[in-house]
Amino acid sequence: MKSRALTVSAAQLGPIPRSATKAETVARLIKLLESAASEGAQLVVFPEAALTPFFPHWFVRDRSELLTFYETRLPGPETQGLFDAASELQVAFVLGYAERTAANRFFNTAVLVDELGEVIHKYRKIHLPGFELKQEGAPFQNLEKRYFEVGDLGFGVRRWGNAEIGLAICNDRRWPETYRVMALRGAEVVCLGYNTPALTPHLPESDRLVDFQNHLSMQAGAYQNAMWVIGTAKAGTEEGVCQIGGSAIIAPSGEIVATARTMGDELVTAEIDLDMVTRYRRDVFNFSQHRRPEHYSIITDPVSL
Ligand code: CDT
Repeated sequence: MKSRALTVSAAQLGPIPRSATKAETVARLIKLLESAASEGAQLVVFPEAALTPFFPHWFVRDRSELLTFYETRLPGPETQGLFDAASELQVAFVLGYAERTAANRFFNTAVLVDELGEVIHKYRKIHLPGFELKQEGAPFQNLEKRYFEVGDLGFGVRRWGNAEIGLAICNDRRWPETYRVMALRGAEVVCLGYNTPALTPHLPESDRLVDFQNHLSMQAGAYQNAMWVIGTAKAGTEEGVCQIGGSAIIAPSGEIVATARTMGDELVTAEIDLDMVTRYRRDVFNFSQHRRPEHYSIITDPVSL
């Protein structure tokens, strides 16, 4: 038995068809939660926008249709079953979803729900990729800037059990600040879900690198900040848009300790050692001993010295 061991699962989802009801999708999530519990998982991470297809890939003209993709409360009537399953199985989970607030604000959100089925932490996506306006001629859209506001909750960290947990969402994983801000706040595990198209229409030269850059971002974030990263994909071809898989559990060493093999619903489970964070932060990533932020922005003309 490792010191401070935690068993975690990335619960990768295959595509969610536009025709699927939320009840059908929630049933898929519950099935994954049950399988994870049977494998001993204590924490299960679902993808970004796990209750719906990734609708920012479409220009949705009809506002009443658009509003069906957002949750006005969590748990709500369609999601209560997932929360009940978590408390019955005594498993915590991270869920990404589209949030509509009482004040009619819209966010790309993730919550941490504990093993009693209580929401104990919330994060709203800060790095929204894509566009506000419809891209004429594009093979698919990325309209996150149209459908969501920039998150207003910062990168918080929440203690759960004996672990410090941070949340991020998809494009956040490409930005070093995401991990660093949470590491400075003590995060030991960053949980994130993603919906990443295999093709980037505005940067086709990166298409052959999409899987590499996915893992590169998360592995660099994990290593440079001495933390565990659990990254969960919504994979496969969803309404004509092919999305990558590659869900992974990544150690503070930067190594992938478990990864998905399929492009469908699949659990990726590993026992992780939280004290590995402590060991790396005592040594090579001892922030207080080795970081020198006060020196990073000194403006001196070196030629004048
Ligand atoms: N959902 C999301 O954030 N997707 C973006 C697509 C950007 S394409 C480089 C992502 O970072 O995966």
